[in-house]
Amino acid sequence: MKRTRCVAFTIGIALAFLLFVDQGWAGGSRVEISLDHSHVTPARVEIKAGDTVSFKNVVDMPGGHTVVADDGSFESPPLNKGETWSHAFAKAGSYKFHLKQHPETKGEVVVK
Ligand SMILES: [Cu+2]
Repeated sequence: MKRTRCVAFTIGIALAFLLFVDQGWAGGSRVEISLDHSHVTPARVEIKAGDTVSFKNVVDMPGGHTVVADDGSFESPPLNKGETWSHAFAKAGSYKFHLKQHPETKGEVVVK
């Protein structure tokens, strides 16, 4: 009986830890933006300073899709289908971005 409780307690601690890690060490939250050739979804997100945006390419693309800030402040590596790249936004502002392979495919991250 005692051993069962101990195992349950350990699993509880492990789950709490995983949840904590998933939220990010700084306590910020995370939003995901999906990328295809012609759309980023959602095209505009609002987050708080310190939050993280995960960009996920969801389609086949030779050479992958690369997320580039219009002002050059960030650039992802090329992302193949199913790959994700995360970026934390420390400062308030409006960050417009596009896909390097499709400059007409645009999105915006607004950091409050
Ligand atoms: Cu494409």
